[in-house]
Amino acid sequence: MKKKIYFAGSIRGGRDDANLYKRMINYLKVDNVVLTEHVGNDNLSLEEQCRERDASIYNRDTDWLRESDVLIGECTCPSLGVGYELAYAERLGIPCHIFYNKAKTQLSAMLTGNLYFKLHPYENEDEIFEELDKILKK
Ligand code: 6K6
Repeated sequence: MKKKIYFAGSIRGGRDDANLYKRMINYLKVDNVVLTEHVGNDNLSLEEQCRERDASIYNRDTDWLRESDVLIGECTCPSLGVGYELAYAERLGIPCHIFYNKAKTQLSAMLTGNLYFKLHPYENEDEIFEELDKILKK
């Protein structure tokens, strides 16, 4: 049975890791449904804030969160939106897996100190895909 995955990655927090998000999403998509594929889109335009447009993004994303089976977050690049999504998913009891490159970031204690979150620090990209296989029981 395909899982519905909410992939969370930085957008306005910075797009340095957008290509990594895309590789993770493409891997996850082989056997699952990724609800937030746009997070890995290289051409995502960093539009100016517009309250109405942002409200529709918020409503759509929180609808997707409510229907997801699992959240996979790549948190090397700090993002307020991803932090918010993690807290929202925790409140709903959705399993949350956080990936981060331990040489590149010091993850917030609000994530590392919360035993609800399953942490996946990595050094090399290959490790990410091995962990994803374990999470999704390939
Ligand atoms: C692109 C640039 C500015 O606005 C956009 C269109 N935005 C978004 N579309 C869909 N999801 C979004 C958008 N902006 C943020 N999100 C959600 O928040 C995604 O699910 C990401 O996981 C997370 C990123 O938050 P920020 O704070 O880094 O933007």
